[in-house]
Amino acid sequence: MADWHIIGRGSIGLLWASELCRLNHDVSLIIKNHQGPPIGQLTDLTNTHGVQSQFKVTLGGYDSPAPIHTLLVPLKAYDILPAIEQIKPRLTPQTVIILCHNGMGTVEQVQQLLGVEQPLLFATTTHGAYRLNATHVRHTGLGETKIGRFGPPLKRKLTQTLNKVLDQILTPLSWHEDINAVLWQKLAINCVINPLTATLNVKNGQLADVQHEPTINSLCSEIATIANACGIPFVADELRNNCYKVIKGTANNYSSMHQDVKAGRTTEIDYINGYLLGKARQLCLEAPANEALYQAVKALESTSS
Ligand code: KPL
Repeated sequence: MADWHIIGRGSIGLLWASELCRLNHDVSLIIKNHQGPPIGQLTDLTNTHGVQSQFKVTLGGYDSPAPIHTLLVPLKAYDILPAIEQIKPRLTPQTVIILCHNGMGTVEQVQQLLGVEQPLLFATTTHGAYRLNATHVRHTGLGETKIGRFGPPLKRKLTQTLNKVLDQILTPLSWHEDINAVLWQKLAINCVINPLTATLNVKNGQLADVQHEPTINSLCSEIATIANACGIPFVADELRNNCYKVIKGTANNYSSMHQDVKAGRTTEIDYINGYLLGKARQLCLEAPANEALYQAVKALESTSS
């Protein structure tokens, strides 16, 4: 019986699966439209040195009867709630759920559906992965993983078991008491880089051009004001410096939102700038630069669909 279930077969999910299999865990991937009993599936991993290896997972549907102990949900933010609704009959009050995606707002949705007592973790990783096809993933870049909990404290034995596993995958991995603050840092950077690269149709590095500085400054000062009002300590100048660090560090990449727009997919804008704007509205704060970018991405989404 699988001790880890992963929803979908996106690049990050397959990368986690390969690491778990390396540690001899049984991993079951929950696949939409899977018909019939679970089946074994050999999957390839190409590591960051270009070395290829194979690992074996089980593919099953949402409605298989097996209960779920640990569930990783590495989906796009807007797919999280529908997936958890569908898998809910297989969850127990002890099932540990791990969310892993860009943006914020899904924790509230999941807790509304399952209650605040459900063990709930959030992981954010900068490891890069690219899916060559449904059964071949490439680990494109080493990074780091940060994890923390939103639900109640986990039982000591469960924490020890989980730590033993998590300490060996997508390393270095660090536990954070205040994962919410960590996610706000990532959200802030995504609020700047993702919609700008998507609307300007440029690589991350091109945002370093001096012409974009006034927009980046306005975005950062709005984000810092809203974050502070939410009780998250942010300094606009530090945020700006962090944004430029990421812009330079990922200069050759197209952001995930740029890729989504190009591929005609829904973007995560509602969980990135949309989340920020929701907070601003609750606090009666204005955020015109973020609002303009949000509307521009929505317009792009509607023309590409
Ligand atoms: O997380 C990213 C993304 O593309 O979603 C950034 C940090 C912008 C790197 O490209």
